[in-house]
Amino acid sequence: MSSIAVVPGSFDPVTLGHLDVIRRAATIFDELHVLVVHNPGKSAMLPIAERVNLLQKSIDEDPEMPDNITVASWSVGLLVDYCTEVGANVLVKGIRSQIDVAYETPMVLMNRSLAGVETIFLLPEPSHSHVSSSLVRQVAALGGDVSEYVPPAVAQFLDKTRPA
Ligand code: COD
Repeated sequence: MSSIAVVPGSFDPVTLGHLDVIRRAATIFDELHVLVVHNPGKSAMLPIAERVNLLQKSIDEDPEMPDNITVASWSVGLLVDYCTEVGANVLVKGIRSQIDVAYETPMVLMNRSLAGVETIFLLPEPSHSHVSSSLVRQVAALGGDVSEYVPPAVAQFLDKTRPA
């Protein structure tokens, strides 16, 4: 039986921290689904279709990325419903600090209770641990250079859409 896992996130936009976690997860599981999910607790910068597009492009352009990755989005129900639909029984979350652990822990227990889906935590390279989509959005909006924190496709997109 093949092992199938899901890496969910807002990916608004995808950062090098996200890609680090995705690359590590893809080497552990036979099949990896990277899933863009709307987080009602956050106000979004990019439409979901653009986030999917930038994720797919960033994965395709990364020479170290394994080729067992599917990018998709999910907006019609629980995250665990998507897991059931694709036969995944593991979620993978990236952890930067104790704050992430505290935020994720109730969801880990709820997803296990709802559908028996387990969650594993992966730590990124320390050089990515201060990177978040929200800080990238803020730095970009204030005219800063974000190319150190995001894949080239995202840096180009943010540059192109920057107000003159
Ligand atoms: N390094 C490593 N990991 C990182 C980094 C980084 N630099 N940046 C972010 N991450 C991790 C985050 O900790 C998270 O695990 C993941 O990457 C995604 O991060 P974001 O910011 O893109 O996405 P979030 O935090 O807004 O998460 C959105 C989810 C949809 C994943 C979340 O809201 C969720 O799991 N929702 C479940 C919906 C549901 O079914 N609820 C009911 C039962 S719980």
